[in-house]
Amino acid sequence: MKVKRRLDYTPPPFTISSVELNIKLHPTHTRVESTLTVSRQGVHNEPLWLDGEGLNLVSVKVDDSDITAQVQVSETGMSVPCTQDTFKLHIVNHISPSTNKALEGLYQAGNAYCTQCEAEGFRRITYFTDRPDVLAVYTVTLSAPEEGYPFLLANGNKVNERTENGERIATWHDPFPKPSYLFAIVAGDFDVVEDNYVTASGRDVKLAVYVDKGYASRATFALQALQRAMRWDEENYGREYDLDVYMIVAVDFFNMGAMENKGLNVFNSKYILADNATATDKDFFNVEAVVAHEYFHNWTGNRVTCRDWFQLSLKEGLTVFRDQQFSADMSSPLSTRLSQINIMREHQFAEDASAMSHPIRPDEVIEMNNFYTVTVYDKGAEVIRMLHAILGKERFRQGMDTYFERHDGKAVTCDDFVDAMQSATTTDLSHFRRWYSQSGTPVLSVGKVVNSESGEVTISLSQHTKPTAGQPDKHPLTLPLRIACYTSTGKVLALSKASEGIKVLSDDLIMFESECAELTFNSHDINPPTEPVVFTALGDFSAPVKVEQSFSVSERSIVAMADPDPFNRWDALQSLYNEGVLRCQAGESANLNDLFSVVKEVITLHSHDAHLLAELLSVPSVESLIQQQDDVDPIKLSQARAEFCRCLAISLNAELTAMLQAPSASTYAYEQEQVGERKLRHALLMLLSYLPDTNAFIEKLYQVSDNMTDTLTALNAAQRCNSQTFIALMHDFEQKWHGDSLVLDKWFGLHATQPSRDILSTLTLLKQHPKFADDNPNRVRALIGSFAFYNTEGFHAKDGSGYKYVTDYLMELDKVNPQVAARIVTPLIQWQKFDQAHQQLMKTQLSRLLNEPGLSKDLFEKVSKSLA
Ligand code: DPP
Ligand code: ZN
Repeated sequence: MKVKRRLDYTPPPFTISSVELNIKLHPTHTRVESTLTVSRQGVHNEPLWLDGEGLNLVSVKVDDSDITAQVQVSETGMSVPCTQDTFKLHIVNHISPSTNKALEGLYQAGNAYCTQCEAEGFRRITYFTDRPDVLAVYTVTLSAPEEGYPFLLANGNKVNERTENGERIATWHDPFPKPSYLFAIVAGDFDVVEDNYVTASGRDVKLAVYVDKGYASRATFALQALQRAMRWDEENYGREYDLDVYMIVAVDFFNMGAMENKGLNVFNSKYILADNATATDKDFFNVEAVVAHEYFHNWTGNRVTCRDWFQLSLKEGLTVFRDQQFSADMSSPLSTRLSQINIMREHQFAEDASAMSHPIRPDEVIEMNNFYTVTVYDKGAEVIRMLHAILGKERFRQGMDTYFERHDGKAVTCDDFVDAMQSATTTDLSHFRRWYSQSGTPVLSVGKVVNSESGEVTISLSQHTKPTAGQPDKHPLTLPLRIACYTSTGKVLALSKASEGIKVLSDDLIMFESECAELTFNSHDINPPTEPVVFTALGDFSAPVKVEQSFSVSERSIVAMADPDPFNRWDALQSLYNEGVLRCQAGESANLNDLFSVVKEVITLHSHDAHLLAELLSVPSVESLIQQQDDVDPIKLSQARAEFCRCLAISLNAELTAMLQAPSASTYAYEQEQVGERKLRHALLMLLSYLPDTNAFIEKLYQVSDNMTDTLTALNAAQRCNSQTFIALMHDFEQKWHGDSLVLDKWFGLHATQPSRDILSTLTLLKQHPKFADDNPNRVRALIGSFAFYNTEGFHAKDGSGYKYVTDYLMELDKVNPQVAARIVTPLIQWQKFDQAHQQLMKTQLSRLLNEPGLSKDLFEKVSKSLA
């Protein structure tokens, strides 16, 4: 299949400055009439190439002459002979939205029509130069039967709306030139929640959220989140909204989370609908974050867009960073940061360790949809965060201002972004740019602290990145390190010297740019000079690396108690837990007391802070433990983790039980104090559920809970604690929520992750459930996705049955929705971390997939790479 390469970029031979679309909606015969203003770029005789897939061409005219007979049409587009330098091209084609189950282009979601054009969906609506560096002004007229389609929406501002002979007709104009991937239309009948927003400069913007009938009350939180995001972007980046109206439509059928189409976002309903009864605290958090993310794209993505898809991180890494900053401001900064770090460690490090490893700016792509990854998004955001650390808040803002000034209305590259940042600082960023081209997770090794008699403490640093797919030779990267060197009593040592390879930016921030280097701290003031000294290098997870540092248990205890950085304190316990799991794996579960006494001491110290306690008591997930080892037997690892948790719960039973409280009497609200309380209850029960006695509390919690967070905590705990209770509560839950798809997804997910011997029969049964549907990505992800990603014992079953089950399913799903199939194959292609026996079983299934006739580009790319 055809590979596209970043370095092959050439500017478009023609541009299109304006697009007039006339779309007459029909389930199987939607008629699309398109009039394009086309201009040749430079001097050449090439024909005009337009992308187009799955279209029925009716006619083509250049200016007024019919050239339908002269165009060459293929499966991927059409070649139009043309001699003029500027001309109008008039195209008519038909499409069938009701049979479009891949959910790219125009499709039906329930009774409504909607579109998804990123990355290359516009070519499934009409013929076009479907690439992000062709920016045009769109005018769109939609028509559909008045009955059933009172709302006809498109990008920009509405200029006309009327009814003629039972047809509703609306025309929209978007004055901002945009790439085709930001095009959107929606038609249907909805409930609308409206409000307005007055921008900093006094412009009044109409805001509207469109949801399925009957769901209006679940949309107000999203609308308020939008208002908060609009204010935040003005205050923090000086960015105002630019159109007269901002619309969000929530649909039940959606491949991604949401889409930032200009002025008309289309969302997966999962990231809009939230109320006190049906949404968890995490759901509220996610709704606010995704609403903000899509809003922030209006500047970082829409006003300044990507030159080509290899530059995707230009808008995604940057916008994720911005939404992370926003979320930290709106909720607990520490929990927000830790959840991002967990994503890196569980999923991004896993991607780096697999054959799909790629730099944040990939070099080669077969199917662009495969590159909406944790690497491009989350590691991309970490790269921006490093720039933020290196420049500091003010200069970073200056760099952003320059970026917008230079590139507003243009399609640009990651290099252009770094150039703008460079203009705001005297620190040389040329070496930093390697983060955009080098893939893989660097390992930072921190040598032992050497406390010399001359009153100095010396620390050696080195970095190394293992070869990854297609990149055998690795080079040192620029690692901004937030460092601290201190004694057990918290006395801080001053940095006195840094060797070559290190730039000192401030007392606690250095840039480490070479293979190895040394730091020296002054220890004159320490008394006695033998007082233990510890050094930490990665405050706030200041670079997306793994750290190798041999700490004794007592040194970790010092870090956990005294480090100036909360991430380091949390991480010290994480590594103690990791060590505890390793000991259990080696059959040493009787030998954990030294670890437990540190945990006790640390939680006693922080007993007043529920958010922090909840984080401190969270044992690393199996997924993140896998990334700490090689040659993993996933079943053994999962059992060792369970054994460790059980021992921890026994040892700390008194402390944990004392902290465990039933929900307080106040009614549910998504506000941080309550969130902390529920989060702590969850963390405590995740440990105490290993003890059978906890069952009574779990049942009680389920009964008294007035909110989805506590209810799910009870179900999660029951899943581990007592299978009878679990079955009974799950039954009750289904009775209560069977009419509510989004809530039922949680139920599907809980079933799919249960550690049960006959899990595959359970999955088969659930696939027959009236609410399950293969063509609905949310259902598929909830059931099959949860199983593949999070049911370690079932998915990795020793006989390979879990792998086979998922593979069989993917073969079918690939025919319906290749994009979702390619997401769910992810855990299967990450076989590199496992022992030989598991690797073999995984590869056997991957070979079956690869031999499947008619495999999609999406699956082909991932599976063939993983078997190469
Ligand atoms: N809608 C996806 C996102 O916002 C792709 N742009 O990340
Ligand atoms: Zn995005």
